[in-house]
Amino acid sequence: MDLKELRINEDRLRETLETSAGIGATKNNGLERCAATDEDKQMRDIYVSWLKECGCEVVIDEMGNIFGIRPGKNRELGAVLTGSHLDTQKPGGRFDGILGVLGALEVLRTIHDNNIQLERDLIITDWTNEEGGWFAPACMGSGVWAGNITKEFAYARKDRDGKTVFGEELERIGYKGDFPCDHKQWNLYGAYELHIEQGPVLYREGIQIGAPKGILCLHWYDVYLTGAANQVGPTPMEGRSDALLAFSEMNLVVNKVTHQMGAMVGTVGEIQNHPNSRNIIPDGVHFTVDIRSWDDDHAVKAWEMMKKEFEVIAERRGCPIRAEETWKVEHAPFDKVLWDRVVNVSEELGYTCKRMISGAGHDMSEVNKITRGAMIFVPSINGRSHVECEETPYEDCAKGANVLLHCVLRTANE
Ligand code: HGY
Ligand code: MN
Ligand code: MN
Repeated sequence: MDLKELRINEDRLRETLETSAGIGATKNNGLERCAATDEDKQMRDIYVSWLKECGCEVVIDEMGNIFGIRPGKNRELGAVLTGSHLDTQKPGGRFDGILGVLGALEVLRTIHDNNIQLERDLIITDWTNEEGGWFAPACMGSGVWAGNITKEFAYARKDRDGKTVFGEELERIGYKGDFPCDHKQWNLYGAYELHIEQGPVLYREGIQIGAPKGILCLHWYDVYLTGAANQVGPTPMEGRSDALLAFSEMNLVVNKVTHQMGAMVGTVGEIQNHPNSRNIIPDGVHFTVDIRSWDDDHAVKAWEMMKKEFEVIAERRGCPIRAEETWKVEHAPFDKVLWDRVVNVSEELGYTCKRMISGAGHDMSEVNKITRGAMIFVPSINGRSHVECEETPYEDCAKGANVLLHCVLRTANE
């Protein structure tokens, strides 16, 4: 068989994506399937059954990362790994991460259906809790696997409402495996991740495939402010210690410093206000700061500038501050050979392709530390993601999966 003519089964990929879209579906056509929830378990169980249908060995490690292994002819050689995440934001979309896992499954199914035996093992993965929106931080499964964070740190993390503990929930859904969550357990030759762009570039320019050169660094901080609660009526405006007012000034500082520094993004996405009553002066605020740049030092410098201004505001407003660095992943420059392969394969398949950069974080930020990595992007309609209306046409998903198929075939037969 001339492997060049091989293509994935577009209808089957669509059906698989539609099955996923029904597990944790929201009423606005989105998904709510946070890591270690019942919906995540339901999706994982189906995914594992699909892997087994293709004859894969299935390994579940201590962080619940799921590895489906298709043995190659020569098991001494390093394996090719591809995958992403099945967990979503709360609420989130039907494609973010999911296309990377189910697109990899479609590649595996296509290879299996055609009885192709690759030189190297093929491993497809579902990485646990990539999103980090419910249990922070992001990339928890791939981060422990790559050694960026410890298993103990991850297990102890609480959800956004502070009610459940990650390690306990992972155990409860039956995915706290025994296999060590450690990259040294694996012999890898290279890795790919298929993903929606989550930005406006490909859709705006009408380009079918994106080939990012890498991923920005992600730095996550948590800031806690302590004010003084009191009755809003009789308490004079002078002398108040209003934590929410102090926060309001700090939020503007994040935006101001980001614009001053340039070549970065800075966002306050999450805030809790206590006691959050319309007639009590707020005495406690927790908020998060997300800073991203291609230049890690530039990002740290921006944070130092923000923190300095926060301290002045906290002093002036009588609201003591505690600022913590919660999580960091360095910027991830991809392997030139694999990056070029994504471009060459796209063009050979007749697809338009653009070299770009990823502003969104991915498990590939962690995997790329351990083995050569590259990513394949497909357009997001109107550049929207982390929203229920997140959408990528199925024919675009299929194009991305075909690029993944041929990148995998070439690399696994090298
Ligand atoms: O934050 C991110 O970019 C990813 O969705 N975790
Ligand atoms: Mn993602
Ligand atoms: Mn995401």
